[in-house]
Amino acid sequence: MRKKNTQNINLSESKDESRRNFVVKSSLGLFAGLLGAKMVFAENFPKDIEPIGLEESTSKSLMPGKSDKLTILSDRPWNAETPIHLLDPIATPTKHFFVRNNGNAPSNVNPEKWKLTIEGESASKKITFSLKELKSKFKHYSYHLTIECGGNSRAEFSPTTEGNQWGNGAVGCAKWTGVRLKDVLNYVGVKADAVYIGYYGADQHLLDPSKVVISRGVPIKKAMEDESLIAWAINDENLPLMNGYPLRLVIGGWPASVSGKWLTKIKIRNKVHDGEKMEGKSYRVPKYPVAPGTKVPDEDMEIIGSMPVKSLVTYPKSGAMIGKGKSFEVRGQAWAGDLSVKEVHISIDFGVTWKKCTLTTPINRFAWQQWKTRITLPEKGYYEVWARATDSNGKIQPMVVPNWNPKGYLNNACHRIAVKQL
Ligand SMILES: Nc1nc2c(c(=O)[nH]1)N[C@H]1C(S)=C(S)[C@@H](COP(=O)(O)O)O[C@H]1N2
Ligand SMILES: [Mo]
Repeated sequence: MRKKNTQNINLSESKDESRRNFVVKSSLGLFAGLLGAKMVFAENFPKDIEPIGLEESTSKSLMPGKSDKLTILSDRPWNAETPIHLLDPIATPTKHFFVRNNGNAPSNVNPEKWKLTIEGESASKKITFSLKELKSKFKHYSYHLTIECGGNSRAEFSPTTEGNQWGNGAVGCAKWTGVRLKDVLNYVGVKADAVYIGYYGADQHLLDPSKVVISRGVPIKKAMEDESLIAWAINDENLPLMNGYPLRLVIGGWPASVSGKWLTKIKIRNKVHDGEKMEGKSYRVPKYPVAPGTKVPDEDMEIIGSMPVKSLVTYPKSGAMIGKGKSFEVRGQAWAGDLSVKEVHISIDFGVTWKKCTLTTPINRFAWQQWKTRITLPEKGYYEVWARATDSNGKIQPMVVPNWNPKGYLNNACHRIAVKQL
C-alpha cells in the first residue's frame, strides 16, 4: 500500500489515519484507560466517532508513551514507524521513535526487581546484577546511536517479501544512556575463546509462552566497541515500555534486531550465537546476488552486519506547496552503519544533475549526520527531491531497489519527496 509512498503521500496518509482509527475503535473497552475514567453510557457511544477526552494531551495512541502520530503497521504485536518528516530533529524524539516488536512486551515491569544475568560458555563466571547495581558499579555513558530495522523500506521490494511492510520510517537516532556492554562483560570475565554475545529479553511469544521471541547477538568485537550500550534511558528519559523498558542493548549501525529490549540475560558464546532468529532466513541475506523471487538455500545465506549507507529527506514534508520563486531549505539525515557519510547530493530533475549539500560530522560514531541545502525551483509544476548519500568508502546509495532477498532486508534505495511549486 505504501509502494509509491512519495507520489501518493496524501492518499497514503489518509489510509494510515483510518487504520489508526480502526485500531482505536476495535478496542472500545480501552477507552476507560485512555480517558482515565469509566465512560458512563459507553454502550450508547456511536461507533464512528471518538471521545473528546478530558485534557488536550489525551493521545489516541494505545502504546504507552508513544505518539498517536506514528504509523501503525500492526497491533498484535505492536509495530509502528515514524512518518519521515518527524525524523527531522537531530535526536529522534522518544515518543516518535519507531517500535518493532516480535512478541508481547512484558506486563507489570518492576524496575526494583529487574535482573540482568551474564553467563555463557565463554564467561569466566555467572553474575546477576540488579538495575541498581548496574547503575552504581559502572560508569555511565551517553551516545547518539542510529538503529534501523533490517527490514526498513521492505515495502518497495518486488515481488513482495513476507514480514511487516515497512515504509522508510523504521529508523531513528537518539541519545541513549547506560553502561558500556564491554565494562560489564569484562567485569564478569571474557574468556579468550569468546566469539559472540547473545541476548535474551522478557517479552512473550504471541502464541506459545514457552518459546523465546527473539534472541540475537553480535560478534564479540562489535560488542566490545565503546559505543555498545546496556541502556536505561533515551533522550534523558526512561525507555518507553515499547522501546524496552527498563533495560535494553543499543548497538548502533547494525540491524536494530541486535539491540535486545527488556534485557534479562546476555550469554558470552564460544561460537556464533544460535538463538531465535539467528538462523534460516531471519536477518540473513544471500551471499551472492539473486534474481527477484529466487528460493535461496539456507546454507547460502549470511548474517547481516553493518547496515548500508542511506539517507532521508525530512524537510520539507512530502507534498509541500512552494510559493512562486521562493527559495527554501531542503534537509535530512544520512547514516552508513559502522562507517560515516562522506557526501550527500540532491537532485530535482530526476537524477540528471546533482547538487552537493552541506553535511554535519556525526556527534559520535554510529550517529546519523544532518545534511542541508537551499534550492529554488525553476518554474511552476511538480518536482521530486531525490537524496543520495555516499559512505566513507565511496559507496553510493542506489536509485532503484537493490539486491532483492527472500526476507526483504537492506533496501537502501534513494528516498524521494514530492513538492509542487505554485
Ligand atoms: N526482546 C526483544 N528485543 C528486540 C525485539 C523484540 O521483538 N524483542 N525486536 C528487535 C527488532 S527486530 C528491532 S528493529 C528493534 C526495534 O527497537 P525499537 O522498537 O526500540 O525501535 O528491537 C529489537 N529488539
Ligand atoms: Mo527489526
